[in-house]
Amino acid sequence: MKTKILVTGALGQIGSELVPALRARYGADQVVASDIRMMSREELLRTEGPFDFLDCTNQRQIQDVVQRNQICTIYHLVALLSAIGESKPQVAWDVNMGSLYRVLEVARINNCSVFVPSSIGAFGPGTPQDHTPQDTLQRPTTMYGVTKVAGELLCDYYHQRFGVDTRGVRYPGIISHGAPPGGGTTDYAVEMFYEAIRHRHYTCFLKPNSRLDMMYMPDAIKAAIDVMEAAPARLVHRNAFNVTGMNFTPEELAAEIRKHVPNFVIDYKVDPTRQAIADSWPHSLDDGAARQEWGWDPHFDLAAMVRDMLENLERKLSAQEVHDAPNAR
Ligand code: AKB
Repeated sequence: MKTKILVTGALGQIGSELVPALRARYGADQVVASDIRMMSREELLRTEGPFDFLDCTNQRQIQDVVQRNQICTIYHLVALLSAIGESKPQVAWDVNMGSLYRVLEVARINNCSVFVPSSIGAFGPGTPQDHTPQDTLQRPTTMYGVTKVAGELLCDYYHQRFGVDTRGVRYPGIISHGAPPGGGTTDYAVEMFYEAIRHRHYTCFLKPNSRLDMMYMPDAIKAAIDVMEAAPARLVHRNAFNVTGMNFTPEELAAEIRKHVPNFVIDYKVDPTRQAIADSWPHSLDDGAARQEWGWDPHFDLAAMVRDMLENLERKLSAQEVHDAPNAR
């Protein structure tokens, strides 16, 4: 992959883990993190490389950061997720499409490669739900999904029309113990871990049998790096490769957590908006194209993910308790 690298939305769920992974691989000074939010004191203490404030709906700001840092590759992670997108559809369009268009323009002018995450949200109720093919019907019914399909097409267009090296994957729900997700439909899976450890009880906003594709963060990071490092000659597709690590329902996840937290209890209070979104998404993706074209091979299944999540989250939450205790220094 061409360095230097710019990561937009770097303080979000994926960005906060992708930046350290890229820095470990290519060198701390080769990766510029950026976000529209300034870093907290803790984040500042943890960070090891350059950080820039960046509003990705402002093309001049993107151009300035890219030129000043001589950026060659952009990981563009800025996006409003599905549930928040339904509560603010106009903002979701402006942020998701406005930022992507401007990033692609800057990439075209400065000859940068671009990684753009799409999502299972790019599918809709008419899409085959089981073993969802790589190339299939995409008529999503959410604003998030509309921006994801439009984004996939725009990335294809910039590659075909201007030769910009655009690449991407369709992420399923991502589970992680670092920065929490916000505004998504699959967020229930992350919330369940926090509540299982803190209260031994979780009230889920999706029905017990809502099956969705999911992935553990280390695999999500691996996908983002591997697709950008793939030999271009092997790529038949470019943007929006189906990738998945596992699929499960809320009751299956609860049962797996209960193997480690035996008194964990789950109940359900369904949120109709998020349930409708989940019902319109695939149950399981066919990720054969990613496997064939760039060797996609996830490491974590449900059992391995739950074990690792609980271990890491317990450690994180007990460190926070010590830090927050009245006499902690
Ligand atoms: C969401 O739930 O909106 C996201 C996604 C699957 O894209 N996690």
